[in-house]
Amino acid sequence: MSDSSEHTQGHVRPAPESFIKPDLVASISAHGIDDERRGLLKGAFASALVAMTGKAVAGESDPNIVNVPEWSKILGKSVATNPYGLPSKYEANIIRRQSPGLTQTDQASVAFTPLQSMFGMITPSGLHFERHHQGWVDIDPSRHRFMINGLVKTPMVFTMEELMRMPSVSRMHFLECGANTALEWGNSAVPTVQYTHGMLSGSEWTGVPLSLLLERAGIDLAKAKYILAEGADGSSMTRTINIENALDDCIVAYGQNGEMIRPEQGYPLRLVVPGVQGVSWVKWLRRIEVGDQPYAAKDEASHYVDLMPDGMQRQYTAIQEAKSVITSPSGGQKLMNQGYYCVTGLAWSGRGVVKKVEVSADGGRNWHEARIEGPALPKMITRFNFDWVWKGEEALLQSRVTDSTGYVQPQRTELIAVRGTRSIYHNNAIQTWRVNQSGEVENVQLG
Ligand SMILES: Nc1nc2c(c(=O)[nH]1)N[C@H]1C(S)=C(S)[C@@H](COP(=O)(O)O)O[C@H]1N2
Ligand SMILES: [Mo]
Repeated sequence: MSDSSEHTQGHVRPAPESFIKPDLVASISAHGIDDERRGLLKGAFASALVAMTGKAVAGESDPNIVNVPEWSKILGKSVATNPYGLPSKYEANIIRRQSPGLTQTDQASVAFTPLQSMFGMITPSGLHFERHHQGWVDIDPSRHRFMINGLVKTPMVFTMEELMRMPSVSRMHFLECGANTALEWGNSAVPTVQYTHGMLSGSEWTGVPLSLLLERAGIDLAKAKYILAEGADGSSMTRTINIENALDDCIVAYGQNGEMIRPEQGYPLRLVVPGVQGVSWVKWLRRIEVGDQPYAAKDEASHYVDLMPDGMQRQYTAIQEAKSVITSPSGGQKLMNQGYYCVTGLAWSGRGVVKKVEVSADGGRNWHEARIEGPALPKMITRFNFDWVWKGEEALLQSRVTDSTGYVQPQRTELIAVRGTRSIYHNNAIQTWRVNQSGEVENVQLG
């Protein structure tokens, strides 16, 4: 019975001191660039700047023939010492973290992705955030079955083997919980980007297009308006999905980043619903029913609704609107020196492609276009980078995305003007990190 709604208590709680653990505090160092005139730099200047970092050869730890470290003089470890490769032991702090006190039980809870330490656009599977309503289950794939019933000619049941013999697709998509950034509705509740935005991950998903399976079962296209997706865990997770989404780009997926989906992510089968909030990505998928009206399941009729300022609830708000966040420098980090920094972050849109990302260092007064790094794929997180020189002043770092529909990510005050502050879900406001004169970076909210 531990089907708790997301963060019902969390979003109004102030940040306890215990959030700030030393292992969360990453330091960034840079070497000084004293040319005042450089100011905020465009991409073309980046190579000139990079030439200014590092030090001239002279130090005791410089690689040279007298200074040979112990690892250069030994026989290394055997192949397959780790039959399944693991990160370096020096990376032991880069882990998923639970927000202390956020939920009453660890089974109906969240572990957040350490976005502050991620590169590029793929989240390593072991760092994909976790959100379970009733704990995760370790399903024997040989005993798992997937059924399609409802408004179809032939109700069908598939084994994993049967599904994996069918034509497959591989697509990169972000998965964001609708409650991501929920804690920011009321106040700047948590100190790091891991907790403000870490219910976000990006993966390559492999599986059978749902449209193909529905066609195979003989979907009644004249009557079908919705599907219901159901999970095999104890949470009775069921969600209504529009037939347009179901027939468009949904995937009945068994693969994640080149291997079978991890148990925490729904092994052996999960629904991928690109652009739509995480709760609809039903894990441990066991059944899809085709229907002609919304099912009003518990996780959509009373939970996952948006309480509006007039006291009405918005239901079935599925799409994750365009959003972005600077992941470094970000809350809890410290700039060790003045000078050049590569400001980096992520942008995404449930409606399409990231078209433009802008960065401000003065709380939104002046905006500068960031570089989009790598391919900008539909409904996938996109990396952006921005060259910035910090001269020791107080700065208010923000990022703002524009997506392929022309939609521009709102400032927090603009979002609240429409939505009020009583929501839990769908907070896509611009995030502000304040860099203090000491170099410390903090989560703040502007007027
Ligand atoms: N069967 C089942 N599916 C589920 C859930 C669940 O508890 N049970 N949680 C949902 C929610 S609220 C989210 S945000 C995503 C989280 O997916 P992840 O744990 O792979 O990050 O799965 C969704 N699918
Ligand atoms: Mo979620």
